[in-house]
Amino acid sequence: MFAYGSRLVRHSVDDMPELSNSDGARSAPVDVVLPCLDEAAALPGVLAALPPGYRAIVVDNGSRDGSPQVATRLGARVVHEPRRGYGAAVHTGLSAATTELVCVLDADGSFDPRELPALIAPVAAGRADLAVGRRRPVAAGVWPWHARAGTALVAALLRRHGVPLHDLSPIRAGRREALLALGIRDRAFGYPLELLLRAAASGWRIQEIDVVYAPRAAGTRSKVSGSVRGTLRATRDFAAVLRTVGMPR
Ligand SMILES: Nc1nc2c(ncn2[C@@H]2O[C@H](COP(=O)(O)OP(=O)(O)OP(=O)(O)O)[C@@H](O)[C@H]2O)c(=O)[nH]1
Ligand SMILES: [Mg+2]
Repeated sequence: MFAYGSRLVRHSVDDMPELSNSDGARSAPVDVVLPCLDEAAALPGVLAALPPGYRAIVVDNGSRDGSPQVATRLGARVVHEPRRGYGAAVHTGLSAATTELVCVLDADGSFDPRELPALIAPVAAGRADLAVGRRRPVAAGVWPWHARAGTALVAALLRRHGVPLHDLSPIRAGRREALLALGIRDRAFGYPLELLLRAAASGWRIQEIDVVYAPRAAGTRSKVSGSVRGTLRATRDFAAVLRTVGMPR
């Protein structure tokens, strides 16, 4: 779980949206899509850390640990996506969102929602079409070597094709309608890569911002990067996206 007050990267006041009120809240709300599969133990911390004006949409993906009940009790909007898969959950969340600007982040407590305004800022100011996080692990073991190596490899490929990124948009902010209009088809773990490929092909200005990457919340279970099997599944999804969408020229 992200530690309160332990940010590695500090963002200057200039990075904050011009649209902020004196209390730091954006005047226009931002819907925050939280794909969620069995994250009941993480949700209280994640939801409590949302800045003012940032409204949670918890997309329950068939949890069996009471995640939707926890989210509802804490005042979050809950939508259900019975079809398993990270991409399916994110797509359903974006479709359910109503705000012009939106964020997407994991519901497992590995990201700090208080960093969302720094991602929204360049999009709100018109300096970027998409703002994405670059994970900076806070401790050894947070990001297993096999998952990290796979990400580094694909990111290096992206850079060779002119997309200047070091991570695969694990947390992001953008314009809702534009994101949906990209027509992303992957509904599993290829979704973030397909998003980047389509955004780059459409000439989007993508800004990458350092974000803290903390251990997932205690009491939740790793589903992807925590096992070699999970990484292999993600690799299979990446490969399928590369085959069907291809690298930008
Ligand atoms: N694995 C998985 N995650 C889902 C699914 N639907 C929603 N999610 C959520 O998507 C987010 C990312 O999944 P994680 O399992 O945290 O994936 P990861 O961060 O790459 O890897 P670990 O945290 O190490 O498991 C979490 O908030 C999950 O709860 C699904 O079908 N499978
Ligand atoms: Mg995670």
